[in-house]
Amino acid sequence: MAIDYNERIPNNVDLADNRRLQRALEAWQPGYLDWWGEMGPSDFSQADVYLRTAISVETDGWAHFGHVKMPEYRWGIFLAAPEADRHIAFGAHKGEAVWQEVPGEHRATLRRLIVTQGDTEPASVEQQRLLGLTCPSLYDLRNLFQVNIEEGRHLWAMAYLLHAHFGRDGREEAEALLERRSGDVDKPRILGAFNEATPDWLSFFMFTFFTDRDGKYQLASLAESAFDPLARTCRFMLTEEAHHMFVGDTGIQRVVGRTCELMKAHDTEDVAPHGGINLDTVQRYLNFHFAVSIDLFGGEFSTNAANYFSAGLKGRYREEKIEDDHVLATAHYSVPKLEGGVISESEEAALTVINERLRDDYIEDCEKGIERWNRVIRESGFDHVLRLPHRAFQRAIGQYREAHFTPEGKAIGDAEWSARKDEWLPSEAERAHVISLMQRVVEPGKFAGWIAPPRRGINGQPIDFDYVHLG
Ligand code: BYC
Ligand code: FE
Ligand code: FE
Repeated sequence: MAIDYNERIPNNVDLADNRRLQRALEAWQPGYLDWWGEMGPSDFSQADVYLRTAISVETDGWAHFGHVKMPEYRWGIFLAAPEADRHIAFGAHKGEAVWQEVPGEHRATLRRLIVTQGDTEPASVEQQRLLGLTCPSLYDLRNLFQVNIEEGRHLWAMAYLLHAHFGRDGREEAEALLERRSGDVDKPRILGAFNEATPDWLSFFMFTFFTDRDGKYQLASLAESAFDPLARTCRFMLTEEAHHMFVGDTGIQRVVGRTCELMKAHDTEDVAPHGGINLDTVQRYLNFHFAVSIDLFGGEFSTNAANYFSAGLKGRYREEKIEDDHVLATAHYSVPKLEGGVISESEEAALTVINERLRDDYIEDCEKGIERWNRVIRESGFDHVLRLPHRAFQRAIGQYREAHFTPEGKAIGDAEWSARKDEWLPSEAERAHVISLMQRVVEPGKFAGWIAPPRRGINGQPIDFDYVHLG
């Protein structure tokens, strides 16, 4: 289905046929634009940015590329095409037809899941608000804005579901999504990672690699939902998500690549005096962002997650590819369990450890990215290896949160933690060094000294393309 761009809110949900809903969303739109003006990318409202805009939900040719001013971007509402005769794939309602409306008994829970998902989207835009001022290139500036714009669209996606399916409290929740602020003490965003600062581009790349990847796994679980409009919404969001993770993955690859060049040129591992980012620093940022991001999967043992699954609200990653009964009344799953300060594998009721299973899938995916970064190091002739820390390291949610663990997963006391934490997490001084490198570079084809150019440009354009006209 093609999307009608003459409408105020581009959509493929026949909004024009539902005047009440259309009016409600048109009433939400000015608040959204005010939020974007206040909390969206600072200083770039007049810049023409080479952005992709969704124009259909077909797998090929869903995006149009062209220069546009961000406040004029056409944020729209797109659901993946309905799957004919779709049935619930898991839980107590397995085999029944999926729901087009929210069942009364699941209303509060579904609303909460949608609000939690929706809350992360504007939060990340807020966290990244100032990064444009210190961009390492026009290419990177454009990628930052692409990510921001699409997170804005993801907020639209959740606001649509709230308006369309949750009546008055849905409208109130959609308003509240525009009122909370990342890091605000009085009205913070809901989940921990979305109240952390993203003060520099190394953090941004780590965030898009690790935290947007949580998005991939959470969206994939919600894409299995028995509530079909949510499933279809998340399916289309996943199409966009791939680029966000690409930005982080290749961003860190390029940082590591440049660091290795400097290591060779100056015959030292300490490239900080030469304007680079040491591999040890990359490791500490990685440790921080991994820990904060795996907290987003919730507790290891979670009755919430068991209930979401049994009710059919949230499935496992690629639920339909898993070979089991998809009900899990008697199934087991092995997870690390902390008992008496010792972590050991334990067979648990599969239903209660749904969150941990998803975290396993996520960690496996992260490992592949780290391996790509390590390949860059190896091919440069160095034997340094970047590693994911143990999942117990520096956690704020779940069974590990009360104690301290090394990146290898060894339990340690407070004294050792305080004495050694700067080995494992970026210190204030290290963060200050990284921030000091963040000098703005905006000549087409030029890149800051701490990062290598990408291999290719966006959408077949050359690397020195004028991705952003600063106007
Ligand atoms: N921070 O039973 P548990 C993305 C709370 S990212 C603060 O283990 P559950 C994106 C929890 O609410 C994807 N609180 O939790 C990325 C519960 O509270 P109550 C976002 C937390 O429900 C980059 C209590 O602790 N999407 O899209 O199984 C850029 C017990 O926890 C946290 C979603 O998250 C935390 N980290 O799991 C832009 C999907 N973790 O009931 C976008 C929707 C737990 O005691 N959300 N708590 O008051 C969910 O599925 C679930 O809410 C969670 C939590 C998986 C997050
Ligand atoms: Fe998103
Ligand atoms: Fe994203």
